[in-house]
Amino acid sequence: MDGRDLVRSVKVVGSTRAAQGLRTVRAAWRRRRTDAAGLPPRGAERARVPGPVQGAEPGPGGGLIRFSRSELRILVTVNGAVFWGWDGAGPEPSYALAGRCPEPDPRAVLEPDKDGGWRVVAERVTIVVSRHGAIEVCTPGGVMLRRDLPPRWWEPVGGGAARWLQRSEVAADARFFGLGGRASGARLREGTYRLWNTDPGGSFGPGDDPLYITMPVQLVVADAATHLLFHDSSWDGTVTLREGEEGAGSGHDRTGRCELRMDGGPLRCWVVVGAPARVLHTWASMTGAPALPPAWALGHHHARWGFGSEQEVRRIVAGYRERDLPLDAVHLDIDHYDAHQVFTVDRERFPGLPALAEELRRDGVRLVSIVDPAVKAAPGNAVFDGGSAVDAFVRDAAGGMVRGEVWPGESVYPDFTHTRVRKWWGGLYEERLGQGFAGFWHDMNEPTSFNAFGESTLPRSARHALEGRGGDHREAHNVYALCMAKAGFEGLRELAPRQRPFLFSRSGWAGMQRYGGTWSGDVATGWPGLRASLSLVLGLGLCGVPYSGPDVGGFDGSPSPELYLRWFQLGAYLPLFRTHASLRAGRREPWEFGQDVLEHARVALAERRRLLPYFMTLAHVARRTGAPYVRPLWWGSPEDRALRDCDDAFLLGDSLLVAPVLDPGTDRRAVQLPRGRWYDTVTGRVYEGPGQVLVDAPLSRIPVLARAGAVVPVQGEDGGLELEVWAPVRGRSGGGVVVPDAGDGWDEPEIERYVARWEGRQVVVTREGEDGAGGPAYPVRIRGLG
Ligand code: NBV
Repeated sequence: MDGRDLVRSVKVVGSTRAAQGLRTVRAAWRRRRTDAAGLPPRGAERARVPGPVQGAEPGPGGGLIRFSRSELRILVTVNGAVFWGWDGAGPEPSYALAGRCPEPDPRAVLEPDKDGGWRVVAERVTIVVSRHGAIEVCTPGGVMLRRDLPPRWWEPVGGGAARWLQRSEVAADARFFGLGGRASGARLREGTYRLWNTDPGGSFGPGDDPLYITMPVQLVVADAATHLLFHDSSWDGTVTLREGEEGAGSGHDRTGRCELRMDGGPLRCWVVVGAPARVLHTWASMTGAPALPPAWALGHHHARWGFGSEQEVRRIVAGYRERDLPLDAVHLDIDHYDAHQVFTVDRERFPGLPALAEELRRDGVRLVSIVDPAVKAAPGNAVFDGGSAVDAFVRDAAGGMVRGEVWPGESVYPDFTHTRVRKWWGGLYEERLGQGFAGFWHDMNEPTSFNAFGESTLPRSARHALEGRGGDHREAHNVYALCMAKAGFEGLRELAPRQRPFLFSRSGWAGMQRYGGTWSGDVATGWPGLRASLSLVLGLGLCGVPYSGPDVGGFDGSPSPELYLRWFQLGAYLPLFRTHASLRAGRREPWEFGQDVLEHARVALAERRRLLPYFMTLAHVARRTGAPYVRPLWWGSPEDRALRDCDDAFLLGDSLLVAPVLDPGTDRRAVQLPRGRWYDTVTGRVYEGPGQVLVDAPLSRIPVLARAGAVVPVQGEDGGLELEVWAPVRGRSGGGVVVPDAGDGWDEPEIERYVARWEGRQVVVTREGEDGAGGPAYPVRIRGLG
């Protein structure tokens, strides 16, 4: 950005801010008034519990159990998942499910249990229901995984949505993960976590909760088994967790506790039991396969709020090129819009975007555009006029358009919970494609309105179509961004049918992986922010959203060279590898932090490029199996309790263990290893797990260990695919898969499976095929032979 541009953008922001100050007050009052008129008053409530059991009727996959004041439907589906719903709730309709509810498992039977209770016996679980409505989920061997106590409802006397409470107990050794993107740690410690997608309104750190993506999805890991729990209600709620404690053999274990309170919505729940990989597979089969990114989206992205002009974009791209640093995408933020209006371009500062895009693409760099949902409420704005013509915008209970305050000023919000509106919005991406953009970055879609007080979102009474059922923002809020992503994804599928849509969204809900990924949002620059970046990626992956990554360097302020470098090194091993920063933040280009940092960043960039075939393989594995690229250390050994407590390192696929440096002044760090042999990929040093080891972590790199026997597809120096094979332990074999991907499009590549084993004094690699084993199609490099 040159001096003039800088002065201009500071001025624009400065004057916008002052005028905006008043408007945010007005927006907050308007929201309050809308709710005062549109929300039912909170009057007297009647409490209810299910009461004693009355009888049961078997049905496909389970049956119906009647209580004096409620009924419970239990259904085991063919994929082994268990559903139950109180008060007549069934699995559909659901925003999380990708299609129809899976078929019932005809083998599951409902039978009487002791003391007047009932049970459903299925292949992988037994569900025991007490005569007062407590539900126990047990392994086939009879070990209890969780006990959900009889629920409790509070119903408004005059009718309306009932609040409800579900208390549960889990094993003393259980650990909780998930609940969407949480900054405080992949492992969720004691505390209350809110389920309401929220823009924290500034940069956030580990103490900030909730954030942009919340979801009632928990992964509970315990000795007896891992299980996923999903309460399918999009309403506002809280989850209070308390980890259990073991009484050191005294027999006085303290069970773990979970208390879920919801402001409304059906009380219905899915439970999936099994090894973590199996659980995530089932979850993806229910909620949809993660979208496959085009290959370029697995490279390095550079973003910035405030590039200011085409010249500035060219300067940055040239900076990468001149220093021979790989770059795959540049992101344009709201400052390239005309007066911050979505689907427009500031033609003064970006007069020739299509030509710029073309020029960059020749150099292998794609352009990505930010897309905000809020539309300036002004006749003459083409999106406002077009949206008004199809009645696209959210209205209040009295029928007026709901107005919020966002970047373009007073704005209205498309109601993405309506098919017609999604269709209209999806068509708008044609303008973006015409400008040369190849990818899309959905922001501000919690949705956010800058309100001076109260919540920074729409009034709770705002009306939504909810696919024709009708309802208000209390129910639609958490699925707003999910529906926006669906609109964008489906629009792009039609507009550019031969390309994989590349879309990532700040907010979302269960099932968002069907349409794309996400990123950290405005993570605070500082060492705690670096740690939070990893928590978010790990937690989201366990909720089924495998593609994400942080703003490398943090969103605000100026990181020290050391912090920037450590962030960069971590980012290089996360699915979305993107440097980004706020308008007023310091620079984020790798050459702005001195020669040493530049050289170390170059190594990280080169390694990312070398690992691209591995990342692409992981993207395919995620799509086919639901397994995230980035997995907690306990992924393959959930019985290892030390690993459950450890969230400062991660597994990247099956083959690599990445131990980022998360503290200043580090040159060695402790790593808790899963079982097996591990090689330091740089020094070749051998470590044996399970257990804790100390590894070198000089400023030049973060420790990355390879699992003995791993077959890792990498990009060779000539750009072709190679297999990097890490010697298996003697007497053992290893292996890995390779998915040779065309980079974009819909051709379904065949998965190649390789086996590595010892033959005499040599490690031999063969490709497993239907017609027996053959030699690999690529050059092989054996490492770890000492
Ligand atoms: O569009 C500006 C920013 C964007 O750079 C950032 O990545 C988003 O998370 N956006 C938030 C809105 C303004 C935040 C202060």
